[in-house]
Amino acid sequence: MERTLSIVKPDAVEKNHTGAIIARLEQEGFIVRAMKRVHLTRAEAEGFYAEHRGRGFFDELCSFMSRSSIVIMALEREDAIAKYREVIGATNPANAAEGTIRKLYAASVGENAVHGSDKPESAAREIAYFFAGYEVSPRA
Ligand code: YYY
Ligand code: MG
Repeated sequence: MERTLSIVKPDAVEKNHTGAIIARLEQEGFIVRAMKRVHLTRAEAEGFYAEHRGRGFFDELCSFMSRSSIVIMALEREDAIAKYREVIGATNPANAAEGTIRKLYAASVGENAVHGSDKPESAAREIAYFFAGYEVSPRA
C-alpha cells in the first residue's frame, strides 16, 4: 500500500464539492487514512509549495491557497500516487481527460480544485507537513 497527500483546494471547497470529490476517491479505491479542514496562512501555503518559489505563478498560487479553507487528506491505495494523478487529470483542466476530477470541478490552471503528490518523496514530505505521526499511524 502507498500513500499520497490530497488537498481539496479553496475553489472546490467554496463550491461545496468536497463531498463529491471524497466520494469519487473512495469509489476509486482510496482509503482516507487522515483528514482535516484548515485555513492556511500565506506563510504555511508558501512552505507547502516551496519547490515552486521563484516561478511566475508562485504569488498567485499562495494567495489562492490561503484564500479560504481547504480539506487535506492522507490517502492510501495500491499505486496511490500514480492512480490519484490519473483520477484528478492534467494540471490545466483544459487538458484534463473527460471524467477526471479537474475536468469536472476545476475552472482554470490556477484554480484547479485539487492537489496531489507527484512522487514518493513529495508524498512523504507533504503528509509530514500537515499530519503528526499519530494521525497517520496504522491505528488511526
Ligand atoms: O502537481 P500539479 O498541481 O498538477 O501542478 P504543479 O506543476 O506542481 O503546479 C502546482 C500548482 O501551481 C498547480 O496545481 C496550479 C499552479 N500552477 C499555475 O497556476 N500555473 C502554472 N503554469 C503551473 C502551475
Ligand atoms: Mg505538483
